[in-house]
Amino acid sequence: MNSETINAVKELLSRPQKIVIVPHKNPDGDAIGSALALWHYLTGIGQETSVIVPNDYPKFLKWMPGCGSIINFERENTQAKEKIDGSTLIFTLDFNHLGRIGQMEKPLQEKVGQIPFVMIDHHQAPSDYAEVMYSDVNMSSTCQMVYNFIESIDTVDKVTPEIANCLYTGIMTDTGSFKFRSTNGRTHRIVADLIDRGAENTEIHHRVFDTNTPERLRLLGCALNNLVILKEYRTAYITLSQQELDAHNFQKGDTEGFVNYGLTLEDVIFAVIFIENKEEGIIKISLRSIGDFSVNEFARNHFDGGGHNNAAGGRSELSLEDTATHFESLLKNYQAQLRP
Ligand SMILES: [Mn+2]
Repeated sequence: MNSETINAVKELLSRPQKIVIVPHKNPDGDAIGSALALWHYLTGIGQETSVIVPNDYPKFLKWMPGCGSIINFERENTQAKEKIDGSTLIFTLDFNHLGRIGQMEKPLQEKVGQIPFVMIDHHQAPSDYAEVMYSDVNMSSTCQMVYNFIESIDTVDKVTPEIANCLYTGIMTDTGSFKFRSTNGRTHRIVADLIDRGAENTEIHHRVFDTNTPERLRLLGCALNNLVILKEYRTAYITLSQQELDAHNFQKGDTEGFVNYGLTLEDVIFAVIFIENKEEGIIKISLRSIGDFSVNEFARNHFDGGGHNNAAGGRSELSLEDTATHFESLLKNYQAQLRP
């Protein structure tokens, strides 16, 4: 954080505020971890603070300290709207465009220009709704940034075991358990400090990763069975139809991480999963890569999405089959980067 940002935040927190913290829609470990860590910190320094999520988050995160106080905009709409209406300061975490918060976009947009927004985020191309922006694409996770935030405006001694557990979870999930390229020495030093301050690392891994239901494990089997490997483009993709999801009693979060299996194939550098969502009438797409091939650019150019260089999301309004066919036809435009 630069000194201008630090001073701006310190000034905002120098008086009592009514704070709302908002992570992105379909919040993941980094979104929930950073929101709750910041909530613990701000509550701890005496600020009236609420976390409002646009919609529900996966069950494997529902042990996180403080998650009982999260307000779900979809389910507790009146309460959430009241909190937003009465807020004097809004933190947006792990996203940088108000289009990423679904139905919450409208009420938040109405606050832009009325009250200050603070953005803490590591995605590309931030939009300009926040007067205080702590935006850095080189960061492994928003959780790493919240650690920096507490260190910069206060002291790391304010990192309680609750905060340490939240931040560890987000760094772990956003770095693929400390293996993505955004992981560096600083990430590991922070993680080491979080363990010293009470992050239960073994327990966290267990709670996040060892929570399969038999249905989810069989759905993974189905997904792997559908895997298409395009050796000539070092690409692999998976499709899952609504019918297949239904047959395995699909629960939110069940397909989390499936896309990464493609990348475990030797010589595959680009992996995608297409998941049919009949209710929304779209195909949800997750894209991953190893190395320089930018899935962010690919998703932005072709699938109305975006994200990071090595991890992005997108959508398609074609059928599942047509989406896959269209995807395959696009690859020839990227032969220079994808050919072995
Ligand atoms: Mn993140």
